[in-house]
Amino acid sequence: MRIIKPSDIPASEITPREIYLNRRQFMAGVAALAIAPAVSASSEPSHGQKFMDIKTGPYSTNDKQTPFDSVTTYNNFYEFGTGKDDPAKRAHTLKPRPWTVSVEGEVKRPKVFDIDDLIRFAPLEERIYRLRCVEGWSMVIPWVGFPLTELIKQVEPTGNAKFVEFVSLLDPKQMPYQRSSVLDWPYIEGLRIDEANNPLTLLAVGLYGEVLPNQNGAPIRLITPWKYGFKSAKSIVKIRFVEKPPITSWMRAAPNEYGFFSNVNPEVAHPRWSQSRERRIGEFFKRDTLMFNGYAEQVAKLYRGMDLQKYF
Ligand SMILES: Nc1nc2c(c(=O)[nH]1)N[C@H]1C(S)=C(S)[C@@H](COP(=O)(O)O)O[C@H]1N2
Ligand SMILES: [Mo]
Repeated sequence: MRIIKPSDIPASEITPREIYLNRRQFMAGVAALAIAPAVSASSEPSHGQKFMDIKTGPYSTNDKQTPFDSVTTYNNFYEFGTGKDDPAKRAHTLKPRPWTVSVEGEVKRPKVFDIDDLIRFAPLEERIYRLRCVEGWSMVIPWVGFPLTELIKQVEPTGNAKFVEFVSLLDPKQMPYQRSSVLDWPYIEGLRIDEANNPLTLLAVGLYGEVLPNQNGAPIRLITPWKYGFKSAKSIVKIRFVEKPPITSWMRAAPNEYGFFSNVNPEVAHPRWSQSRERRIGEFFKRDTLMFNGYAEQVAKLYRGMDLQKYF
């Protein structure tokens, strides 16, 4: 059981009334959180509520963490535009409460979870993972979440559940750039069932100890650190167990450029650029990209015997 720790400054003193009221509603539903005092009127990235009692999870990297300000202002979230600063500027229209996630398809116990039940679903862990975007930049982010496999266990997949599809929110009122056709909406991603069950795979609800900022995929998103960033779908409303590989949004957009697996692999170039090096955000010199983004020890076994040039 996590405990509410009163913050030093009442939220009512520092936030507009509307936000304060939303927070009160939020507090009513989530005993796990304390109000963070740091929403400022300036243009600095705002902070969210802090989680209490996060345990230290496994698999964290010792690489230097990318500053909070970069993690929350340099984003890909095409539902809000294609510019890196669009999500931070525009994602305030996303309403992460109330929110449900429907877990369905080839499972014995389908269930619609309220987000606040999901947050309490399993002990929350902090895991510091590398994230490598297909565009050639990377970050190191301390996520807060729990292993997807915990949720999978509870819904009991049938023998036909070979793949898992992740569906992001579809609502052009909240996500205005869904009125453009830059991608096929809603945003869809997929994993093979063994990838979904791998202990590295996380459902994240926060970062830097705080509730996920909207631009990072509030209120819940996938994290698959050995794959290119786009596999880690944001603002998920549906997790569907299926027999056939899902057709993901990026495969639909450009099947020759974005394969189903999209494992980080310095030896397989994107058709328009090399993937052998990357720029860590905040650093000047590029560094070598590692096989499976440095997570080979955990995931190489999933692909033994597969031709990774073909199954890219
Ligand atoms: N729904 C949705 N999820 C998404 C994206 C998106 O455009 N829409 N972009 C992806 C890409 S390309 C990357 S690199 C990561 C970026 O996550 P971050 O902004 O939290 O670093 O989110 C991924 N998840
Ligand atoms: Mo990306």
